[in-house]
Amino acid sequence: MGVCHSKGNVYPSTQEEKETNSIINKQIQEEAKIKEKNDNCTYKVLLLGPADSGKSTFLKQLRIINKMPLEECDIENAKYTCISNLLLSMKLICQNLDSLNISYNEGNKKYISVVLNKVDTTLSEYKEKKIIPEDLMEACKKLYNEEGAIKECLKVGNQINVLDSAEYFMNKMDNLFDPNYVTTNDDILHQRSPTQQISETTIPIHGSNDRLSVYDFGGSRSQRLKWAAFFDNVDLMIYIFAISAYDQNLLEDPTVNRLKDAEQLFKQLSRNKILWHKNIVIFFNKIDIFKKKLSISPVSKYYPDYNGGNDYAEAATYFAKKFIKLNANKNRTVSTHLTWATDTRHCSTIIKLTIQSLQQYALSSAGLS
Ligand SMILES: Nc1nc2c(ncn2[C@@H]2O[C@H](COP(=O)(O)OP(=O)(O)O)[C@@H](O)[C@H]2O)c(=O)[nH]1
Ligand SMILES: [Mg+2]
Repeated sequence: MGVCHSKGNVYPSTQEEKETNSIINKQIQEEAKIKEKNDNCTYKVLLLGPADSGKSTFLKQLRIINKMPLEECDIENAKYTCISNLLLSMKLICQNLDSLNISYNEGNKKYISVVLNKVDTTLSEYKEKKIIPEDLMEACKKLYNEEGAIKECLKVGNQINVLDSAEYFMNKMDNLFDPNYVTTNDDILHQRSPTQQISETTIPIHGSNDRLSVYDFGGSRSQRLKWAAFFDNVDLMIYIFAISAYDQNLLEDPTVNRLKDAEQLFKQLSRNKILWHKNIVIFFNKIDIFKKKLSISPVSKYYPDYNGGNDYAEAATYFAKKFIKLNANKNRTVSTHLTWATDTRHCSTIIKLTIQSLQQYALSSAGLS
């Protein structure tokens, strides 16, 4: 785009000169905007979606893939968070074996009592003492390795909202109980630690001078009230929800199905005036859990109009169509990806594709592609 420069007249005097100057200023500003987009662009990306969907896990993957260190708080508290995820999951299961009608060996009752009595005090003292009592470690090991009821309960964990990573941490029990064990990136990716504060992370885009400015939000109903203040000048909204949560209810309201809540939230966001012209990428996350669940927890029990049985592709397509239909502005692009946020290789591909389309869209909007 060419820009005209006026000669001499620094202070416009006539109306015509003022108008010409205003046009020139506008052109200069537009050109600067395009140049900035072309040379060194920062894209504002929002990670939105219900709680426990995988938003913060995606952010961790973005850091790992870009060889950036994980956040200080993730590393410092890593071992405590993993141990707390493990022990609280074990306690939740022990508390619910009777209500779920899962029978267990009478001889293991003593181990269940140890878990019920010792988990809370152990966690409240762990940060300072870094000690897990011997009898609690023994009880956890015996129960997980020898009492079939624990694994049976993990399979129906949807009914009591057991952490999705409970099995991962139980399988790593021996490591986590070792005082010398240092947590890995994989452990940190599997941690559940609800986001309480909105964060902004700047991430360089590999192979260009562009950057992403990624906003991560808490997803619980009370946290959602804070989102709207960050909706200005957004380049992309990534809506993330756990497709595996079709048979689970919300922690904050156990009467509401998680996926139906995710549908409502998506509908609301797609109608938002400030985000109206923004493209949306939907990540149907936790496909690893979704695949495993389909045969033991029929989708039709929660969505009676679904008739695709336990076929993964049928079920995923059913939900993809449902969400695309909910989008209120048919002129925006809504793309969908089936994702597995705890898997770095898988995420790397999805993230590359998402960034490529974001850059292409920005260039075409600026008339440069
Ligand atoms: N198995 C599995 N677990 C996941 C996946 N994505 C996230 N998680 C786990 O789900 C929990 C919630 O993830 P988080 O990123 O904190 O959710 P957020 O509340 O949306 O930020 C954590 O324990 C993650 O490790 C996934 O694709 N598969
Ligand atoms: Mg989070």
